[in-house]
Parts: sequence; structure tokens; C-alpha cells
Amino acid sequence: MKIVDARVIVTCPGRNFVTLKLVTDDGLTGVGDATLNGRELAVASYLRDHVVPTLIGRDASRIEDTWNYLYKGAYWRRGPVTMTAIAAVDTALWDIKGKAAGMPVYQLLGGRSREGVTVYGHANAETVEGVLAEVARYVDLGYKAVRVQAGVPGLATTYGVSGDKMFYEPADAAVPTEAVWSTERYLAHTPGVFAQVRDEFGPNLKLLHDVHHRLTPIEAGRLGKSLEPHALTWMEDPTPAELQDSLRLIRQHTTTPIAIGEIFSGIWDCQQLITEQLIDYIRATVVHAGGITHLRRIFDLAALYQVRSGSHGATDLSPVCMSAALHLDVAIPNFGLQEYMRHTAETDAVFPHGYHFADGYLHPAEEPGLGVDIDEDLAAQYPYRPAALPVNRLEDGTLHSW
Ligand code: CS2
Ligand code: MG
Repeated sequence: MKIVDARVIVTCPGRNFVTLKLVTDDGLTGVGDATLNGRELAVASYLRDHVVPTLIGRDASRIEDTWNYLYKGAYWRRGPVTMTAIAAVDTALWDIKGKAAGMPVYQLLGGRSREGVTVYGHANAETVEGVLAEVARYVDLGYKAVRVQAGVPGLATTYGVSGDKMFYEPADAAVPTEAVWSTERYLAHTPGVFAQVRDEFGPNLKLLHDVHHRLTPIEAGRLGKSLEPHALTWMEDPTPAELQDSLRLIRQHTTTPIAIGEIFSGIWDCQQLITEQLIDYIRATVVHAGGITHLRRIFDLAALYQVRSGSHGATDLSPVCMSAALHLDVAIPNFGLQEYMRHTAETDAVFPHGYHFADGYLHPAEEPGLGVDIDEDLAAQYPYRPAALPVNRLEDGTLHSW
């Protein structure tokens, strides 16, 4: 089963996506998400110029060998661009493997470990009243878990609060927009938001919050401690995690569970976090952490240390990534939660898929492979549009994590 064609498709049905489509000599096709928000063309070029020429003629059944060929063969290992490109190839090869076997990919990963994949929605608003209304809306939609993001008085904008309530696209301009941040205002306001949400919705609704890399470890310890009475399922990205030791400091001060990893591109980014149990959920994804092959390794390491999965699932991860994620989510023993930011109808039309939402769960497609494709003719109608993620500055102008 040889690869005879490999196409890199860049499309922008409301936001940019990069997709790799592989074709074999017996007519099987496979797709892989290669989208890296704000750096899409870097991955498209890495694939087109450096990976695709090496794929033509390769045996599509050799997933592990191809993964190592691309990882070790690059010499320059790791990093988000490289690992997103490898992820796209890996995901497409698993899609082909499932089709060749006549099974949904989760069957090749050990079969079902659960009936459905519990997902969380995104309640966000400028005011607490607005947040309460949004949480109620997600509860009415059947969600069992809801992420809560609220505006901060005195700040014009903050992460996760958007005008559009079902979709969230932060890459809003060709040149990064600049936002202003105040940790003091945020730390003073956030505990009260969760006190009101928990008071309104009772003890059983899973509540989550994304700090989005903005605190120092001791500030994160303070936030976690202040949130303990409200029993969050997780506090996400409390501090930038390049220095994995940082999480030791947060752990010393709070029992609020921690989720990290959406920007990680491989097991080495989280090995210490997992083996020292410094986190409770690992948020690495199929599209950014080397594909199904590598993400499975991360989840298996995590299982040894009672760390659960909590994969990223924002709008800038395509339905191809979501489809692949669900096959892992439904099969691994240590599944935790799956993020589910819905895509627009435009995007769903470009990426026809078989997964569906019901009663707080996402269910993977049952057809052979991943159960997703890309409509290349429709994709061609949406040309790439330059879009960068914002940057953040403190009130004195200091550049800060966004
Ligand atoms: C966020 C993302 O969903 C999340 O947890 O961290 O929305 C993130 O900001 C975007 O994916 C960045 O492109
Ligand atoms: Mg996040």
C-alpha cells in the first residue's frame, strides 16, 4: 500500500485551517490536521517543501516507522511546527489504517473504554450576570462540564470572553492586536465569579477555568487556594510551563486540580509534570503533539501516574483533529475531559464528519478510519487570510503572556 499523492490544503472558512490528504495506490485516502493558529503557513511549507517529497512511494501501513523517519530524520527535533507536521502525517496514516482494516480507529486502539466522551462547553461574558445566563444555556444544552471565563472590571478585554457565544476565534488581525492585562484586578475579581456560579448551579456541575499562562507560580497558588471552596474540576494553564519545576510551588499551596499542555508538542514537555504528579490533566492534542501515535504514548505515561487526559479542542483545531481525538478519548483508560468549542456551519461543510454531540457527550464516527474528510472543491473557495493571535501587555506596557 504505497503513498502516491500527498496534498497540503490551506483553507479559511471563517478561520484558517491546514489539512494534509494522503492517497494510496489502492485508492485509500487519509486526512490529518496541520493547523497551528497564527503560524499556519509555516506548517504548510514544512509539509509541502520538506515532508511530502519523502512520502511519495512510502508504505502507508508503516505508521511507527514513518513517525520515527520524520522525527529523527529531521535532525532538528521537536517544536510546534515540526510536531504539527508530523501529527498530520501520522493522523492521515491512522485514517488509512482504519479504512484498510474496515474499522473505526478506536477499535485499533483497544476498543471502547466508555460509552461517550464527556465534553465541556464555554460559558463566557463580560459580567457575572451574563456568565450565569451562559452557564444556564450550556446546562440546558446538556453539558455536564462548563468552562467559565468572565470579564475583569477595569480591563477592556480578557482571554476567553468574546462577542460570539458559540465560537471563539482569538486570531483576529493580520498583525497582533494588543490587549491590556492586570493580574491584580483579575485575582481580586475571579473568586467572586465562581462563588456566584457555584451558588447558582450547585455542587455537581463540573466547572473549569482557563488562566491562560498569565500568573506567576505564587499568584497561581493564591488563585487556586481562593477557588478551593468552589471545587473546580481544573484550573488551566495557571503559569507558563516551560519551567516544569514551577508547578511544585503551586502544588504546595493549593488542591485545586491543574490542567496544562495545549501548547506542548511532545512528551518531553510534560514528562516531569506527569512523573512528579504536578498536574491532574494533560491537555496535549493530536494535532500539536505528534499525532495519535505520540499522544497515545503521553496518555499511557500519564496513566501510570494517575494523570488524566483533558485535550484541547478549540475552534482553531479542525474537525479532523476533533475526529481523531475522539477515537483516542473513547479508547484510553485514563480519559478525563475533552474540550469542545463548536465549529461554524461553514467549517463543518468543508470538513464533513461523523462525530456528534448528545446529552453532554461527543460520540466518534463508527465508519472505518477517523470518519472525517475535506471537501477540496469547497475548501478552494476560502483562500488563506493572514491572522495572528493577540499579544498582552501589563498596564505599564510590559509585554506579558497572552
Ligand atoms: C484556549 C484556546 O481553548 C483553550 O483552552 O487556551 O482558545 C487558545 O487560546 C487557542 O487555541 C489559541 O489558538
Ligand atoms: Mg486553554
